Amino acid sequence: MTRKFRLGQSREAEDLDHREVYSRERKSDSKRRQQSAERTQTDIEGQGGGSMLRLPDATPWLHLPEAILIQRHSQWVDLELADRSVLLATLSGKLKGVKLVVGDRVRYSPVPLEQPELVFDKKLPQAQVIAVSPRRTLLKRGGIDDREPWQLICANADELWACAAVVDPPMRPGLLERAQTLALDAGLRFRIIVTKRDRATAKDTLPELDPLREQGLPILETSATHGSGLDELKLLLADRVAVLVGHSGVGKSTLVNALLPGMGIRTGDISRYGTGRQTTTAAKWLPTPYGGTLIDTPGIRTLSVRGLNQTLLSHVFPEFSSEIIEDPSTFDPFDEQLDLDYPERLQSLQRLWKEMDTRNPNQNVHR
Ligand SMILES: Nc1nc2c(ncn2[C@@H]2O[C@H](COP(=O)(O)OP(=O)(O)OP(=O)(O)O)[C@@H](O)[C@H]2O)c(=O)[nH]1
Ligand SMILES: [Mg+2]
Repeated sequence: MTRKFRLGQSREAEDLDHREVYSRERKSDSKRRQQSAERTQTDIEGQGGGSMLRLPDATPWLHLPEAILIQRHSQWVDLELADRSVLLATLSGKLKGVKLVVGDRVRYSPVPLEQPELVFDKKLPQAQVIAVSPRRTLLKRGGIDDREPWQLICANADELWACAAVVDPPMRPGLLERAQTLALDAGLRFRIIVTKRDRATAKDTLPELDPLREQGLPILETSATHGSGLDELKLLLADRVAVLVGHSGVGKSTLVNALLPGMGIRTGDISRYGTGRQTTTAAKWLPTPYGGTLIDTPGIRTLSVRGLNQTLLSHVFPEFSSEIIEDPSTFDPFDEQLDLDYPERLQSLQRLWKEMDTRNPNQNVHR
């Protein structure tokens, strides 16, 4: 996008006194932000945010066999071994307080060491998870309050595929911006997968995605019903772990079934829209015949960016200058001087920026 404005232009026309006040305000604002950032960091550490992500040292357990955690249940986890067999496993007391997540590589003991009398789903646990290997990547979103600062989505993925349907549910670019932010935070490559392309005419160019196209983001249009776009996805799946993220009903599981025939994952029906209930209820690690792995996840209402680093936003909104990124709240998206092609992008930036800085007022975390 060509920049049609100079930052601060409108203020330059004003008198010197005003500019000095303005500059003082900006300085104190910036100090306040810095203090707030430092506080945020200390708080998150202090409130267990850091410790929640920290894993106990796994090196004493390297002699144990390794497996991948492919699904979490309320009281146990499913592990997949190298030969693709699946074991039901409980967690050792050594992992108390550790949040395990789909995609974790774990060390397990084949013989249950504790509580062998437990029976889950009419099955006896065959193993116990003793340790978790360091994670290559960790995809997380902001939690609801400081007691649970993060919600973990999956570990050890390479790419986030943000799924957005043409219709049912309607396409929301805001969710894609949030997903891109989480991908950046986790160090995952980001890709937009448009689903249900058959539900719009070929003439419909999906203009909602124009601002994202202009950022050069990879966008792939697919239809699980017509089979279009699937070959490209299969090629991508040759060498990577991709996690599907999106609203409930966009067709994530239908896409999985189209890519992996025979998998038989449950998919929803039209009557479910608006009920607020997902068809998929737990994330699942699904190795593919193409070499890589897909992770299907339950539909989300939104992706909170609370507590994430505001500097990520310069990559999500590269069209804005560093001055806007540093404190977007002082700019008016509809200011004619800014002459923005997509004022709604500045509104999005303002929302995410503010949310990243949000603390829970009831938690008394500001010391
Ligand atoms: N026309 C059309 N319908 C589709 C397509 N993909 C999925 N659907 C329909 O969309 C509905 C929801 O699909 P799901 O795969 O269950 O959606 P999901 O994203 O997995 O939903 P959650 O598990 O709740 O997160 C089903 O009725 C599918 O038949 C598509 O490419 N074209
Ligand atoms: Mg699903």
